[in-house]
Amino acid sequence: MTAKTRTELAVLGGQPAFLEELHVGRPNIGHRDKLFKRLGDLLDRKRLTNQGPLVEEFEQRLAEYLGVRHCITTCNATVGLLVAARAVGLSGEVIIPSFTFVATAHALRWNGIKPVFCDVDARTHTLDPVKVEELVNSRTTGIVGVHLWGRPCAVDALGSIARRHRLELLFDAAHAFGCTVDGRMVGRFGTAEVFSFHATKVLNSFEGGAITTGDDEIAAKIRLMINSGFADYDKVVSIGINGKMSEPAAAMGLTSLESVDGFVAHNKEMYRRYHEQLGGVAGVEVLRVAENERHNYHYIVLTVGEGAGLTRDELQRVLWAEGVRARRYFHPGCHRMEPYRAAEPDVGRRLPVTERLSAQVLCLPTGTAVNRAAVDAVCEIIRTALTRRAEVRAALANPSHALAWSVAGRA
Ligand code: T4K
Repeated sequence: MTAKTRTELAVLGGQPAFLEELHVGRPNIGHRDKLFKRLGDLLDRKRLTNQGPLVEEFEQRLAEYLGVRHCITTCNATVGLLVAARAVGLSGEVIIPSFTFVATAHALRWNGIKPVFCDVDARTHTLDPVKVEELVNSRTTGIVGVHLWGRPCAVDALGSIARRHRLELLFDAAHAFGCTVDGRMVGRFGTAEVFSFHATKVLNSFEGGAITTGDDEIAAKIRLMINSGFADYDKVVSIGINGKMSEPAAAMGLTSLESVDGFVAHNKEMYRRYHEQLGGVAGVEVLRVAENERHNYHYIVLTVGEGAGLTRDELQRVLWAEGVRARRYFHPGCHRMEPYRAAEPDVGRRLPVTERLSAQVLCLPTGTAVNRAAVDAVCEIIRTALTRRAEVRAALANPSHALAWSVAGRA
């Protein structure tokens, strides 16, 4: 991950700054010895899954950390969302942002629910409550807010809309482990919230997730649902799915939880460094979080505005050529992905902020795999590319080199 001493931008003929690629989403590992001990113990116990002791312990520790009444772990957040939506009785139409990972929409659609895409607030990147209320109709049964980048939604405004219109309110908290709103920990809002513990998240269990709720009845329903509807050894009482977390995943989750405050402290340092380094650069802005709240600083979100001189996509190509795998989350917005695009090709007209952000946002590498020197090198690449934008643009337009610097695959 160490950057070489630079002579020239790679797109202008220099060598890439990073020989070992720098990624957004490199896992935070935590204490290997503790993980290996847990894995060894679970192998000795021969209890590998189905609500084993490590899952029990992980759920209890998470509930304490978040200050929630019920915490039910799942195999991932997508299945968590799928199950939570069904458990609270969502049907018909549900209002969600389009500016999110597509799993938020898929989880509804998988349940036969129509996701109704709503625009987000330009400042917070989360659901705009005024626009949410405009979309409520007789078919609407709920709202799923997404705490994007760990920045909590306008939870109180969405709560009062939900109460006024008798709607269910869920939150996709995939990014928001350890974040607060007015000192209140995410996990306690709406009827239920769903976290992701995917390998790329601040707290990880390889793959995994958790549903939190304060409602005893909903919690009991969810427990049945994720266990294929089994109420006892051979008694099935409802429709279900296999949404359980395994013991190795819980072993990783517990180990990660023991180190999560350290991961967050490291992320915060990288976040501050990015701000220092890019603060005065015209046309680009690193998204700020409220520093009086707890935050996990898990995503470094750069907006490349019109005044930058290069587009977001051009800047991404510059960075990829340097070995910096910056990501266009969440381009192009769910409404431009299938099956949603075909169902409603013109819906983008009512999503101007989403359309703009989808074209301007670039996530930069952070996490424990990234150090201050790497951040400085990434920022230097950005500053140099923007200063020398005319040469960079000409080089990127050169068809003989375009392939070498293309952003391959699913960027
Ligand atoms: N809601 C929201 C708002 C979400 O963002 C997500 C997931 C969900 C719901 C659903 O949660 P889960 O069902 O996944 O629990 C990644 C993650 O797979 C996904 O969990 C996450 N959001 C999304 C934002 O990011 P991709 O398609 O970007 O993954 P991928 O494989 O390209 O990985 C990203 C980078 O991380 C790579 O460049 C390399 C690095 N990486 C990744 C993995 C898996 C590693 O270094 N090591 C690894 O093991 O979706």
